[in-house]
Amino acid sequence: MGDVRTTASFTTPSVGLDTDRMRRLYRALLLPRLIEEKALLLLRQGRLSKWFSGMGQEAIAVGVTFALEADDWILPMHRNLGVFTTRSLDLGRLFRQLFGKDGGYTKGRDRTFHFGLLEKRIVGMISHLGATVPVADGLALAAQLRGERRVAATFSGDGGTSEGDFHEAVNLAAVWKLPVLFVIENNQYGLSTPVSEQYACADLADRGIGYGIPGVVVDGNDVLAVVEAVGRAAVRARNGDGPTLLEFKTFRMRGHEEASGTDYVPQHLFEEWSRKDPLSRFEQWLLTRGLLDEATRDKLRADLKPVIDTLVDEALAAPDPVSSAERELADVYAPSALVVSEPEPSAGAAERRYVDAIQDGLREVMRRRRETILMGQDIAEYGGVFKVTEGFVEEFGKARVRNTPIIESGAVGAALGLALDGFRPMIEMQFGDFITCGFNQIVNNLAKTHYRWGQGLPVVVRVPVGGGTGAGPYHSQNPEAWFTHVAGLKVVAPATPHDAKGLLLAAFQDGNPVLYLEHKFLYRSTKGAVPEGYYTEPIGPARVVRDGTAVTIVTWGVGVTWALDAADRAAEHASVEVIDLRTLLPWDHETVLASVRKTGRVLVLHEAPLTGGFGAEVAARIGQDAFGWLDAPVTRVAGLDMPVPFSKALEEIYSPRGRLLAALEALLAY
Ligand SMILES: Cc1ncc(C[n+]2csc(CCOP(=O)(O)OP(=O)(O)O)c2C)c(N)n1
Repeated sequence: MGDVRTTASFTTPSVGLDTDRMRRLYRALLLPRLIEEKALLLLRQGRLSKWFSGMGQEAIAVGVTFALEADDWILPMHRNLGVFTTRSLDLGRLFRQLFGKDGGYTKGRDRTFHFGLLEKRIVGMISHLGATVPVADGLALAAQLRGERRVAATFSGDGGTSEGDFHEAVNLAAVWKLPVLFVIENNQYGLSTPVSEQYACADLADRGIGYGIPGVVVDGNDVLAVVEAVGRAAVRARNGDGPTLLEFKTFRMRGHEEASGTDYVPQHLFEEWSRKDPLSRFEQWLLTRGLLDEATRDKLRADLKPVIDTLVDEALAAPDPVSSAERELADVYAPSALVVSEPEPSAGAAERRYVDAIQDGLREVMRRRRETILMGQDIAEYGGVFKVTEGFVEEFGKARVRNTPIIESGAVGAALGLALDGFRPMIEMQFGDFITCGFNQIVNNLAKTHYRWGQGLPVVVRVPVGGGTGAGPYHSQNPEAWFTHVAGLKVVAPATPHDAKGLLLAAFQDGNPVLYLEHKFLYRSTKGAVPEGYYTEPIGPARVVRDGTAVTIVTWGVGVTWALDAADRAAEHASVEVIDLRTLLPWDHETVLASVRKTGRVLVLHEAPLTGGFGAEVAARIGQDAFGWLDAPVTRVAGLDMPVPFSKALEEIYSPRGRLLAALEALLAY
């Protein structure tokens, strides 16, 4: 490692700490060290299963937390015990969390520091490095929108800065001048990989230039330097001058986690860095200046240790979580706040296109709920590529209708942060295909938070899906099945203008993340009566859109139009029932099973490819729960197992539409 440049040091005590604060800072630095000494003992005894050591790095977690106000947000990582102790979390509960016991912050559902505690303004990590960094943007945006002087400090290791989320988040914060402190804890290794194989700039702080924000290198083993640098960055952020990239140089004194060893680290580095240990350095500094004496130091240690020992013993003796499948499943989703609303009796209904119905719904919710914030690419003055938000900036202003840079992951992460602080954000994916770039945020961050630590996330992701427009493999996919596998999400796929508006309004009312799959082919090809004003269609129930007795077609989205068309054509000799599922997750088994019991024949139709498609789930359920009622095998008609081709002639080969009628006739003739 090169020379450490510092913004402040023990020789420049400009941090303005009085003796009392100095002593509190010392105690704050000591506490995680003592807890960790205990944790290492427990690990050796096999009583703790996992530990990521932050020993020798405590000055960063402690210094950052100490320098900030109690209502500033902090998003710590796996080595940041010092954040939790400095924010004075209930240590007994924290230990139960670490041991996976009953009474821990996640009830045994997630490990170590993977939890949030909103009353302490802490939002914990998920395992995926980088994934909490954009969440800080959302929290900071919430403060900015409300005119509060609160900042968000988010941690990353040096390795984590290579993740796309990190880049997207810093860039977004820079562009929006968000009050974020990007704290890089550069301990010079990412697991076994040294920083020389992680990045090619001299210092990570140098990247600040590229983002147009200040980048500062700080001696991360000098707690006063940390406090000073954070204080300055926080003042800047609170004054509306935007984010700062703070790179704290330090060293990882132990293995990546205790089981993985340190053979790949040159021994002399441990010797060098142990001389810079942040706790003994600060202690010496205080002793030399007479701000601490040895007796006080010893007493502090002697007082803290038995407290830790007792709380650890109590936590170890606590019972393991007792639960049941029902209780666990019940916590996957936040209770839905949905009250089904009928249109006002006096409200008229107008013939509207599907795309206009979506716009109507969005406008309605924007008018009713000021906490609704729309974010997406080109959605502001331009109105979105499909013009869904045309005219919205004029009516609602740019603070609520926000162009993001070209980011998907960062935008979803920011939406998560907004939702944590009471907003109801919506993200528009420009095309459904690009949702792949936000996949992790959706399936691991949005979807799992309520189960893990009980926080509902009302985030709507609008996803223009599907083909039929000759747009090729990357503007035509229907990604439904990638998400219907993910507990914690809701997935809706309206087929009519009426449902498009009603389900969108329901999605905004739900307390959970909802993927709203709007079909591009339907935007301007489908019209129908849409009530004026506010109403909701409940998420979950399917709709029987055509009654029949001979066969059931189960479908959704664009498939409904195709199914009705096929039903018309077969009508001369067969009575076809068509069910529009409308919601794929959670889906309405009962309506489907009731229909199958009546008709004895069922065809499941969808646009996305056959193998692993959502139709397989529907077919399997029918096979299991209605086998005795079937007069023929369940038929699936779906896209071919191939990418969606560009040429319209080829797309017709891909699409199930052309195969539907023949399959229906074959099923009827079985
Ligand atoms: C997206 C992702 N990829 C890989 C991993 C596995 N992993 C966990 S920690 C780690 C190293 C992290 O290094 P760094 O960000 O420098 O933090 P440090 O552990 O050094 O504090 C890796 C590779 C992960 N958790 N998430």
